[in-house]
Amino acid sequence: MSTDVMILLGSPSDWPTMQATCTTLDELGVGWEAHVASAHRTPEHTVDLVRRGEAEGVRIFVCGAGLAAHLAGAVAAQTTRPVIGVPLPGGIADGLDALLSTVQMPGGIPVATVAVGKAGARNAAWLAAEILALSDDALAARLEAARRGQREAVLEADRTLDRSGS
Ligand code: RP5
Repeated sequence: MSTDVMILLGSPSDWPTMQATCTTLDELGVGWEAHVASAHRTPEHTVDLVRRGEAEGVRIFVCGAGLAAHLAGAVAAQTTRPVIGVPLPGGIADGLDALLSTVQMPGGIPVATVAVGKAGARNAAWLAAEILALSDDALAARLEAARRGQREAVLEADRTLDRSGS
C-alpha cells in the first residue's frame, strides 16, 4: 500500500491520542506513516520530513500538537498539499489554546482543523480519506460502506435502548 498520509506528532506524549488517526486510516484502507517532529524543538527535522514526504508521494499531512500548537501551520508553510490539524488537549485551556493556535492561520496558508482530541484525531483520518477518495473509487466505496455501518449501529441502538419508565 502506498503512503498517502504522513502523520506528524509534536511530541511522543501525543501518540496515545494520535493513534486514533492511524487505526482509522487502517480501517479505511489508507496507507500512512507517522513521525515525531516538533515545530519548536526540531524545526529543521520538520521541514526535512515534509520535503521527504512530498518527494515520496505523500498526498496529505496530518499534524497533531498541543499547547502552542504550531506544527500544522509550520507544515502548511512548507507545502501546498492539504494539511489537517488536530489540536490536542492539555495546557491552561485544555485544548482551546491548541485549537486557536492550529485554526487561526493567515490567508493563503490553510490548515483544515478538526475537533480537539481523539474525536478530532479520528476525523482527521476520515477527512484525509474523503480527499483521497475524490480520485479513488474503491476508497469512496469503502467510505460509503463505513457510513452505512455507522447508520446501522445507531438504528440498532435505537431499537435496543431500554426507554420505558414508570
Ligand atoms: C506540544 O507540546 C506537543 O505537541 C505536546 O502536545 C505538548 C507537550 O509536549 P511534551 O512536553 O509532552 O513533549 O508541542
